[in-house]
Amino acid sequence: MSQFAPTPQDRFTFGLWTVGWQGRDPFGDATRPHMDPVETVERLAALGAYGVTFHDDDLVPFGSTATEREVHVKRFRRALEATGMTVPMATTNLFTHPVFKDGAFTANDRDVRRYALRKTIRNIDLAVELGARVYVAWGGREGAESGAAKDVGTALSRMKEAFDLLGEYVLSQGYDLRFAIEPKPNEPRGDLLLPTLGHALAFIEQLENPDLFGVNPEVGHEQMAGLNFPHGIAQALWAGKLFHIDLNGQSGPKYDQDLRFGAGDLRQAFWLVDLLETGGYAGPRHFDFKPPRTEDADGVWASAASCMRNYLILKDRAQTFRADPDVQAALHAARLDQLAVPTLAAGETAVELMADRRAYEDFDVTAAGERGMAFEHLDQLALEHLMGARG
Ligand code: 3MF
Ligand code: MG
Ligand code: MG
Repeated sequence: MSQFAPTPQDRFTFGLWTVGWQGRDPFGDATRPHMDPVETVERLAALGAYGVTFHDDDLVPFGSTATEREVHVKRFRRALEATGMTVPMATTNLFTHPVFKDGAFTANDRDVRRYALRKTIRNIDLAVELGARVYVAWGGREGAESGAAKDVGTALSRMKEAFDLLGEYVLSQGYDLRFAIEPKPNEPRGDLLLPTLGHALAFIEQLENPDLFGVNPEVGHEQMAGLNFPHGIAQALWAGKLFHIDLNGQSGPKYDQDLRFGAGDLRQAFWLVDLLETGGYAGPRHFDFKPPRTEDADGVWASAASCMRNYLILKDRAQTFRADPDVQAALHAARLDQLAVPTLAAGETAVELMADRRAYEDFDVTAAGERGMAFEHLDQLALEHLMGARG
């Protein structure tokens, strides 16, 4: 048991809105009472978590007065101090209030866009005060249900304007804070802007200060689009843009399920943990899931504990996979070591490549076409490690 017991060194974090989800969905009312953020901090600390994250409105209910806000923040800060819990990330709710029904930074209404920027900056100040180093931006309702309703190119210009302003604000304040954009293909809008990791990475390059911006990919969001999440994460790492991550579970392209981590596509979860543990990601392992509305309070905490436990079990499985001599031989047979060798020799030019007869005229294409790649054996070894049949 203690083998898979989380500690703060594992850097597991949870959004206040995750365990605090009351179970309200499009078809049914809440099944659980409101959860006090102070209780969330205490319970998660007791389970071995490292920190919590929040939307402005998770901590300070929308519409609170300045005095009420102070009281909420003070209680929260006291709970953090008492438990040693951290706040590595914060974000803005730009989707619940009706004012955001057509989005925030890309709402057609200019006054809504200006309000959204003010709401965001207000929470950035609080995030920094509480020690956050990453500010997540999920569009929420930036998108449309119908073609003429949104001029997408113009909306992207408004999105750029917003992020350029936020970047400039953070720099002018001297804050040590970077932004992580969270892509999602759909839900709650019919189609969302910046629907996938790839769209977000390309968008970032159009910003005035691209170094300030990275991504916060979510397992379920990419899988809702039928994409391979570990592949997307590998590209984000390759681009130096994996600033944060939302871990959860999803069973294929359907509504946003937000299952606990490990549920849903277990094989992708295995490769994801393998990658995060070996690929140079040093940030928090952040869970953005929803304990199903069938659960009572005990079920909520069981679900949260399972997210961390599943991560640690998968980490153990990935390590035994990598350490297995049979796997190392299978990786060699599958020629992963060859992939690591640059295609051209150091300094080799196109002219030299064209002059290399072994690369074309003398290359035995038939023999090369007949070579097996030995991937099935390698994948079976991975599956057996994952299923606990080896190691
Ligand atoms: C929606 C989400 C969001 C974002 C959050 C920013 C409510 O599918 O994933 O959670 O993660 O707004 O962190
Ligand atoms: Mg989500
Ligand atoms: Mg998320």
